Amino acid sequence: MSSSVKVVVTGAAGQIAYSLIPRLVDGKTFGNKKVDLSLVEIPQVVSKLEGLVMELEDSYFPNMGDVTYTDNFEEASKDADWFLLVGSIPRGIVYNGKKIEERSDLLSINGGIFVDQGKAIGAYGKENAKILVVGNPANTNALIGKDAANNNSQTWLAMTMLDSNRAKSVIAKKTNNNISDVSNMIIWGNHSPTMYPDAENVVINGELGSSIINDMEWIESDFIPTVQQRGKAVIDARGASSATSAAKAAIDTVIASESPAVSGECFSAAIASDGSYDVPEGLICGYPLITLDDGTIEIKRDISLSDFAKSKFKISIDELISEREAVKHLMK
Ligand code: NAX
Repeated sequence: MSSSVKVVVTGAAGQIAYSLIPRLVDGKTFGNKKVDLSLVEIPQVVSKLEGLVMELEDSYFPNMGDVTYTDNFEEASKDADWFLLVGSIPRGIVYNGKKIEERSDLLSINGGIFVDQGKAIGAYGKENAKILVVGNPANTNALIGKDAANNNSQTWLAMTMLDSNRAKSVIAKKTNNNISDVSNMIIWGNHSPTMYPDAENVVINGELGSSIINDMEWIESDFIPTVQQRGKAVIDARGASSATSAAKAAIDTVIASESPAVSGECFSAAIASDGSYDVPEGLICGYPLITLDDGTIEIKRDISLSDFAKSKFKISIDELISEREAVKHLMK
């Protein structure tokens, strides 16, 4: 085996993690590397991870290395290459007698978790560690974590790949193509119902969506709201938030972040703004991203946005600004 990678997963006893963790050691996500897993849960449920570890051992994963579990995040963080921060309180469950549906409730409950986790990652994670925040509100949790980590050599991402994959599926159906013919599906802004899925810059069989989908009415009244509301539609239908598709999207993000980009192609995730596309610096904003040969992740800066796109994107940027305002007491 060529080398090894250490991956920390929080929320390891949750539903996304149950689909996610086996894929981390299946020999595809990290290629031929040995994968050491450090699984983290809250004290109340950490003992359940014993059962998950038993199942992993019983699954014959030749690439699986050491697997440990703990409720001590600092201990888990030591020398980790990847952090998949899935653990948080999801929408739709009853917490302290109240059904959690509003983002404001999610912000206040989950924000605090990311201060402590961010500090530990900055202090104990590898210098070139990559961190993918899945737990909602993902962008603002990543903002809080990155601020607390105070370590600019590490890369914080928030997941928008699920939105991108959902949008690809809708575009493929609309244009009678296979989903594999659809690429560069950019999600601009926040992972929330204000996100802007870009049907003009998506690439379908090598051609821009703007030249193939000549139906702005469909884009505005059907495509955008369908993608924006898909998470809620799954909750309504399943009685629980997306899990297997979220796990697949996390894996897709890890793979895209590890593999140098094919020329012209990009993937979707949120990353700290450097001012690109007029987004205030520091906001963790959904962008088109590319991975360079040395593993650095950069914003793709040559996308042209129509006035329609700019107006939709602005709504989501404004929401990110207001979320930052709501958690400023948690930041330096
Ligand atoms: P579950 O409730 O099944 O699992 C969450 C797990 O996190 C629980 O086992 C809980 O004990 C654990 N946890 C809570 N606080 C923790 C902490 N401080 N340290 C370690 N573990 C902790 O939720 P699941 O369905 O797995 O969803 C997890 C998160 O993903 C939720 O916040 C959800 O909203 C979010 N999602 C994000 C998506 C995205 O695209 N960014 C899409 C799917 C999903 O909605």
